[in-house]
Amino acid sequence: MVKSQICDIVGIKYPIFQGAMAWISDAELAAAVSSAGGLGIIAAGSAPAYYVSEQIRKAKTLTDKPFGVNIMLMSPHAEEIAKVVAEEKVAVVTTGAGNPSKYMAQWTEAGITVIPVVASTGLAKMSAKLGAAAIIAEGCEAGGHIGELTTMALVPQVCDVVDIPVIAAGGIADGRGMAAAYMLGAAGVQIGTRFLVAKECNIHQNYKDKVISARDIDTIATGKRLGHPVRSLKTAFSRDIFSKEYDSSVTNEELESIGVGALRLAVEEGDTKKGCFLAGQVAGLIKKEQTAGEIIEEIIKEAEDILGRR
Ligand code: TUI
Repeated sequence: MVKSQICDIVGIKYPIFQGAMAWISDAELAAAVSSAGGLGIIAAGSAPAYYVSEQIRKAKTLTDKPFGVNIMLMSPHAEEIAKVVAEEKVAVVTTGAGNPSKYMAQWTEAGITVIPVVASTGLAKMSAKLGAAAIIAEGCEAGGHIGELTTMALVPQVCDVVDIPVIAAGGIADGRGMAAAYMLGAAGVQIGTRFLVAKECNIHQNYKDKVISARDIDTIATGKRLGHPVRSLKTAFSRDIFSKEYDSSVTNEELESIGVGALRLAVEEGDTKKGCFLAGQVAGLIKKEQTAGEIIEEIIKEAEDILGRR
């Protein structure tokens, strides 16, 4: 059985979280995942607080199941969004791209289940001490902003330093990945890239097509020189940034400015030249569009078949 203590903590049927994806995971995708028994998560990304309020209210009309909101801590609006989630009494808050310590008391006092995304054991320990209900340990196979360690190396090390459930993220797209995560000590998984091709995912068709046609070696991590590596599909845009990172005549300011607006161009316009298509290394495993419910049921069945054979 893949059911674990995280299902009771969060109030979900299956221990599958939908990874928050900036500009992508809106109320519709989150509600579809939650209605299908997983935990849908609205991504605040770098959007203003009013957008996040709107999405929370919309999700409440679309599902009666619990859902979460992810706060990207590098966002200039993080402080304001931290208040919004408390006011709206969102069931679950996940955080990413930073240290959530200064918000922990505010959220736990509001009765929110707080589950930080970490890329190291240090932040996992600190978050557990401050009242996190669980930890999402995300390896660098993931799409978007990433840390140094792989999921295989990170998850068991995080499991060894906290006594709350650990959710594995990064490099998981099917039941084999889920079963492997359980072998490492995880009590659930977070999956982003596979939900890009969910029928309820409102991204440009070009984005879905690029994920479906991606091969194993078609993602690249750029931004290392700036200290915040980001994994995306190889495109003219990402290859250009990658080469500029090794060009000493290009300043850091110039590098920073190249990325501005590129996520929106990928998601809304499907711009295959100037867009930045965030995706994890598992894109090569993804072959077709399915509903969120079909994706979840398939992964659970595969994982249970494998784990039942132990
Ligand atoms: O947050 C993510 N993935 C993201 S956020 C995002 S939006 C964005 N847009 C432009 C530039 C950068 C981001 C796209 N993808 N994943 C969770 C994650 N968190 N991965 C790694 C971390 C992390 C890194 C350092 C968490 C904490 C951390 O702590 C630093 C500290 O201060 O201790």
